[in-house]
Amino acid sequence: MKLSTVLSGSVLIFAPLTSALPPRGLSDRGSKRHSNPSFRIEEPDTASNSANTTIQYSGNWSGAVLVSPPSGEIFNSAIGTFTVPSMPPAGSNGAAAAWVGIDGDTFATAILQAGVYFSVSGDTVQYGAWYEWWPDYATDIDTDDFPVSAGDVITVNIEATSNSEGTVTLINESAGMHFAINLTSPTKLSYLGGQNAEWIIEDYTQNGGLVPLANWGTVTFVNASASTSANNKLGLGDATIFDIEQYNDIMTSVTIDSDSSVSISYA
Ligand SMILES: *[C@@H]1O[C@H](CO)[C@@H](O)[C@H](O)[C@H]1NC(C)=O
Ligand SMILES: *[C@@H]1O[C@H](CO)[C@@H](O)[C@H](O)[C@H]1NC(C)=O
Ligand SMILES: *[C@@H]1O[C@H](CO)[C@@H](O)[C@H](O)[C@H]1NC(C)=O
Ligand SMILES: *[C@@H]1O[C@H](CO)[C@@H](O)[C@H](O)[C@H]1NC(C)=O
Ligand SMILES: CC(=O)N[C@H]1CO[C@H](CO)[C@@H](O)[C@@H]1O
Repeated sequence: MKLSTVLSGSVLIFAPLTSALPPRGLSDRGSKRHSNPSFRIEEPDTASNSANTTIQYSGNWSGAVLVSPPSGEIFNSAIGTFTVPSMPPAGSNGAAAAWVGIDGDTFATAILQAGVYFSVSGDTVQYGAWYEWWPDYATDIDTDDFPVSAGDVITVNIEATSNSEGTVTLINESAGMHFAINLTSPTKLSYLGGQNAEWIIEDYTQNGGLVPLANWGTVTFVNASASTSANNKLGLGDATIFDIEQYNDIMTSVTIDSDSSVSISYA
């Protein structure tokens, strides 16, 4: 069944909450999971941490964001490696997704991104790899092509070859398996600006609503960097930290460990 059919009722009912859902007509592949732009809330906070890192609160994103490339350049790739976390014991209920991407924060007409989601519902724990060119839905990668389980070390490489074309590659460092696909922007308006590069754990949307956030413990992106049109390779030194804040509760704790590493903890 087409997602647009399934959702047509709830889109009307929840219209104020689902403004970030893709326009009808975009694909409904995958399991109807959907990532969103950063949804910044409140002013960034530069005062309360000794490292002078800017902390930005967001409804959905936690992690590190390079908010702008050097003057006259654009980001054309972002890469990072993380270990898929073990999920909490069955019986809890929640989910989150770890991904690397380009755009979607200050530049929000598109996000080119890929990663892994993890979810727990009753006795079922699920992991899966996906890619997405927002505002399209996430597309699941067939588990036969790229199985995912806790403890896998996965590298995600996002490359934009133009503002409307890109390649996402996921590599299983444990097994040397890899998956790559070329993508094009799903609509004429969803072009990339190359203005943001990010390493994120997200509270994503499924069937039009935010999933309850799972306790993923800590996920650390290592070997994280972004490259620009002038072949500059940038680390996380100047990244802005994003923490998820919902109902005045700060749900994450993020530290930039080094120029190539960010740790994101469920708090
Ligand atoms: C933070 O910024 C202030 C003002 O620019 C500077 O004096 C201080 O040394 C910086 N602290 C660190 C830890 O970088
Ligand atoms: C990665 O490799 C490990 C070890 O061989 C394997 O168990 C796992 O299923 C692989 N995952 C992916 C995503 O290929
Ligand atoms: C992506 O496109 C390039 C250029 O056409 C091609 O060389 C490459 O094999 C394609 N990659 C995939 C994964 O299809
Ligand atoms: C990070 O990069 C270094 C140097 O290329 C490599 O030796 C190391 O295995 C990488 N770490 C992971 C977790 O992939
Ligand atoms: C809780 C929360 O802030 N959720 C936001 C997630 O992102 C979408 C799209 O940016 C917002 O519409 C939600 O309000």
